[in-house]
Amino acid sequence: MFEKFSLNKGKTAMPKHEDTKSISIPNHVAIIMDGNGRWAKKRGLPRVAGHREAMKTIKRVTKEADRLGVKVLTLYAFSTENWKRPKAEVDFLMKLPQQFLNSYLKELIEQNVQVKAMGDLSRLPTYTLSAVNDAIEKTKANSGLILNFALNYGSHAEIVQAVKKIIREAHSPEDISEKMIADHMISPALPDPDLLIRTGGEIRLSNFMLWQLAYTELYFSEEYWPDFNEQSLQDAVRAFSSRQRRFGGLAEGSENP
Ligand code: V07
Repeated sequence: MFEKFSLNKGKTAMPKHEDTKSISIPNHVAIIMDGNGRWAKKRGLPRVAGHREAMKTIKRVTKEADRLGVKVLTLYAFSTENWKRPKAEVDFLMKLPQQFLNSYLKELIEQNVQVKAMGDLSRLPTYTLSAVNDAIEKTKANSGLILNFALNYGSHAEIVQAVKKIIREAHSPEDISEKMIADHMISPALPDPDLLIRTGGEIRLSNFMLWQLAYTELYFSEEYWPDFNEQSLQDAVRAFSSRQRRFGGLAEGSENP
């Protein structure tokens, strides 16, 4: 980790159900799941093996996020820039939603998870889109954790789309407000992320939810996404919580945005 703010530094780890008792839990966690290719390379495996392993991590982290009380988990699965990768890799990636859902949809339904997707879904292959739509449809009545996949998502594209929509509705310049822009984004119904996690050691946002991350706590982990586990998520949530305690409300620092 680049940053580690453990609340029980120097003490022994607390038991599992005690460990997160008195910390504040982010409602919406967004994750840039980076490092899958490097995870594979380190093991002498093809990049796609890293992507496959990444899906197991999604399953683990979804379960742990739910257990901690997170309400929305947004995962950056495919960016608008990812089309530039070699065709074979793109083809492989486009099969992952279907594979993921074949393996896990049943369990997600049992866990009361609601699947959602955001991005320009119209450019996805039919088989990808129908797998995703099927999962959205089959989980839409669920009331538990929202598992929101960013698929063919890019923040600049999202803003362009919002501006087009606003102009199509022929608003006059005086009518434009922050709320109007927010309302024309792809997922206006979701609250903004409270915590953004990026794994894999890079420290940038890579065109992910730029508008929505304006006030979000950012957390960067050196771990490759396939290595990220329950403990890693807890570490991130703990870091979030300790920052809330130090800077929340009227505590020091809060007046200097
Ligand atoms: C993808 C695995 C995670 C790491 C990042 C890139 C590779 C899960 C999905 C998915 C998407 C929609 C959905 C269900 C599952 C996925 C893509 C890539 C394109 F409804 N993982 N994953 N989609 N990777």
